[in-house]
Amino acid sequence: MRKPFIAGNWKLHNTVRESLELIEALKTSVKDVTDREIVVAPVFTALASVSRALQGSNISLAAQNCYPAQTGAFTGEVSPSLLKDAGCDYVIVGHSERRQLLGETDPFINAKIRALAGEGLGAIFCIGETLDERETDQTLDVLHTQVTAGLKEVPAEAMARIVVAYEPIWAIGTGRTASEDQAEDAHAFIRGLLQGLFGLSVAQEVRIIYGGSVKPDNVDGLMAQEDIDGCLVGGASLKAADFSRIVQFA
Ligand code: G2H
Repeated sequence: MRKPFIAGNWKLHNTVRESLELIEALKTSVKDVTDREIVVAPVFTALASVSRALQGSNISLAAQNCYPAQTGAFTGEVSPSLLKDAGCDYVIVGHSERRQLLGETDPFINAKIRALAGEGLGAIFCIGETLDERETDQTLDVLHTQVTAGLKEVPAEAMARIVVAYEPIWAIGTGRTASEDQAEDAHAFIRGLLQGLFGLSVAQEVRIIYGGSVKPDNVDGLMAQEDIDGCLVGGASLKAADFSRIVQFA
């Protein structure tokens, strides 16, 4: 049984004060939830404060990015070990916004995942196709490339801490969600790829979550699919009421 994994990606939103207000509201509304893993990913500048606010709660902390080196002359970058020191359990890696806006490549993303694995940190590893790639029937090829390149030489033991997030780019922040069937087909395909890389038992244990305009009114149908083990939530994670409803999907 895979424990559902629901993560809020706050992206570039919320001051420290706003982050703490959101966390306090969230802590109250999800305090009785024990059968699912709940994660929030604030901006870097709010991580330490949010980490303190989360002490003793059932919510874990993620960062939105890292650099694949633990220390050195890398101006402006933050390492997995420093994120661990700040209280993070996970780091989001390979989000399409970084792939598209900052030119992040599969090998660079792979280096980050291996650096996180080396530090014992979890990764929320994002993959997904563009609208053009879907319309020209390249979705499965794109997912194959992203999964095999992103997880290259990642030890099988590290997969227990890696969550794969399928985020079709055409569904991100657009209000257009993949249908339940479209999402399930992609998730089942990704699980098959994981089986080819790491074997059946690892593939059955890895959480594969869906991202792209997840809202309180579409989460139940998505979560009812066999291979959808959770959600990566952007816009709707910024309101405590919406995110807590998503966490408590039926
Ligand atoms: C996809 C998602 C969270 P949104 O980026 O990663 O954002 O829910 O706003 O589409």
